[in-house]
Amino acid sequence: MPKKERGLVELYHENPERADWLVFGRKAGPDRRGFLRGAGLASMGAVLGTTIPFSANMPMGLIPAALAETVDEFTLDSKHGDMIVHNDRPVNMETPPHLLDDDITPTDVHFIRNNGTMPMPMSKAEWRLKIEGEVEEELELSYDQLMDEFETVTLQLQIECGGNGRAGFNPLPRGNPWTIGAIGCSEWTGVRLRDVLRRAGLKQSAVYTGHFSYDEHLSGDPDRQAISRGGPIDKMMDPHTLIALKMNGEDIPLAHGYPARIVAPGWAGSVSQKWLTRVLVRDREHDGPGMTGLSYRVPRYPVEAGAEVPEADMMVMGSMIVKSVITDPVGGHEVSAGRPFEVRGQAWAGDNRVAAMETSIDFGATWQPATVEAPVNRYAWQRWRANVTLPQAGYYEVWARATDDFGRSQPMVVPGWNPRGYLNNSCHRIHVVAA
Ligand SMILES: Nc1nc2c(c(=O)[nH]1)N[C@H]1C(S)=C(S)[C@@H](COP(=O)(O)O)O[C@H]1N2
Ligand SMILES: [Mo]
Repeated sequence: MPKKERGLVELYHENPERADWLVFGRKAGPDRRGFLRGAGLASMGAVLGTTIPFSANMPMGLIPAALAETVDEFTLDSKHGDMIVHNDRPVNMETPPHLLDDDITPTDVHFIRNNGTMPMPMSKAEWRLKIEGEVEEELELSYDQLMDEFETVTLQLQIECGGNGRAGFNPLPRGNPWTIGAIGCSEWTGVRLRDVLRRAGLKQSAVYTGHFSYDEHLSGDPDRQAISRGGPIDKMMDPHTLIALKMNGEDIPLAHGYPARIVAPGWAGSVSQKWLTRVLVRDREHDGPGMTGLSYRVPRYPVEAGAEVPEADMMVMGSMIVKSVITDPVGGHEVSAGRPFEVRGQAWAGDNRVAAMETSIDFGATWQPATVEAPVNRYAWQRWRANVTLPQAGYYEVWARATDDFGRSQPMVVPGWNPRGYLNNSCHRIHVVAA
């Protein structure tokens, strides 16, 4: 076996104190802040090609963004060439931050998360949607019936994979190592799931949905489903939860669920079943693949990193949590010292709203308010902008922090570890060099 060199990123994961010592020559312990050996700082500067004016503020274990930003990339047809591919069987690709700059995410840069094999497309003419279970009358609807017999709505809706940010957890849970780009906010046209469920008539016993689709299990076994999730009836009756029939004004591409999918914005993307064929209304929490065990579940209480959590202590995830991304400039950008430049991005908060945005250029010692726009509609992400000035030449990081309307902010450190690595909403940061 070829011997793999241990990179700085890995060393930081394994032993942050030792990595800090090697890189910065920083003393471990409570008095470490500001104790930088000249030689360590100089060698760090040599790697980055400049000095670090706020180096005294750098938290222990922080991998400079300039070194953390290395990813393998290759391309796939019909998607933008800069998409980051984690897997091609099943297909999983995420969007790099600079491609998340649009208010409406173009189809060719929306992330893809597949659990199974993409199916051969069913034609719109043969496709049917069944509504079954705890309803007064079971329904079977064609694409045209959905379009013609129900009110169609067009909304900008964010879909974020529950595991977005997983790469930040240590130890790294199994699953795609998403960084920050398993998020998108496209324009979806469709009918409200609520209207269809009302037509069927919900029984008193209806508490949850279970979603079924025609993609294939990776094993090829036709009796197994790739994934079958659902949500509590309140969420599914929300007027923003759609049976989507179009994405950005066109037929939904195969990769995103042709011809119809659920879009349940603000919740783990897995609730938004693609290639939808059946909604089963349940009298209990749905128990399809992706609902049980550790999948899309988090511990009811904080656990130690790497802990084994008994299944009984895990609960199904609800809303995603407040988060933001810096979409411009891209990491490595060069600016003139003393001259303001714009930093901007998008922010979102699951079922909630982003109330405030701030940026920091000194590793979180101080924060400056940014502007944040109202969402176009509920569940659309929100554009934010800041004017930033770097005081002198050197290496900086711009950190961005969103706060929701309940006053909850993004943490600077990676939040609560959980067995499958969900809900990492730590601050996004980029490095900028001032000359
Ligand atoms: N049928 C089906 N629906 C699915 C999936 C899947 O594998 N099969 N993946 C889910 C997950 S985990 C996510 S995050 C979203 C991603 O939607 P996208 O690929 O359009 O971005 O689809 C969800 N719907
Ligand atoms: Mo997901």
